[in-house]
Amino acid sequence: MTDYDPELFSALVPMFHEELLTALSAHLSDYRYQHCLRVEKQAMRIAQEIGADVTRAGIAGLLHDYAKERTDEAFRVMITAQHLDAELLNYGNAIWHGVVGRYFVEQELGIHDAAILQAIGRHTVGDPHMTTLDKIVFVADYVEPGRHFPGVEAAREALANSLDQAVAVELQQTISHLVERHVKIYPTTFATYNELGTN
Ligand code: DGI
Ligand code: FE
Ligand code: FE
Repeated sequence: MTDYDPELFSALVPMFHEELLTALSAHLSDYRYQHCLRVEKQAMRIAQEIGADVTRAGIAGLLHDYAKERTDEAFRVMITAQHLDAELLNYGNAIWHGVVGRYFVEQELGIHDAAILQAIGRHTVGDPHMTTLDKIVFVADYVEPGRHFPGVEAAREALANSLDQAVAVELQQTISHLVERHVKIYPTTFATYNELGTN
């Protein structure tokens, strides 16, 4: 069983783990809260296996969807208040909950660690220059044991080979899925695919 480094945890998070769970569950439906708990565990397991920072992986995994159930209006207000790229206003919750959601985590939970906030910000659209922590959260969200979509096994098999291979499979499958649904694709998603999802 992989576990948090208690000293590092308390340096990064201004409350106990149990209080963090309470704060998270206050903003999420039970089904999404349970998903967050599974992503926390999955991210810690991946980090442990590759010798990465288990504590940051767990915190970022746990909180990655913290803002997912906020209103569109709350996101628009945050985009304006943080002077984020106005282009973001052309997208919706699917993009906002990570890219903009990181500011809710910082302001409401008092977590200021740049690496954790970045991993939360990149968990949906990735980034051409994702760090190992970014990749761990990106992949953990996709392969956690509650996921059952077609292609999840291919991603899990890729992860058994390497984290980078799992990132590539996830990007390939996500882009295909979005194109099939004829939805607008955020430019960073394409840029990430071009850098990390192609041969
Ligand atoms: O929040 P989760 O459901 O746990 O997972 P997620 O944050 O990875 O993805 C949320 C949704 O966003 C999922 O249906 C895939 C979709 N998505 C990923 N990239 C893009 C996107 N949707 C649009 N419209 N554009 C994108 O570039
Ligand atoms: Fe998400
Ligand atoms: Fe998620």
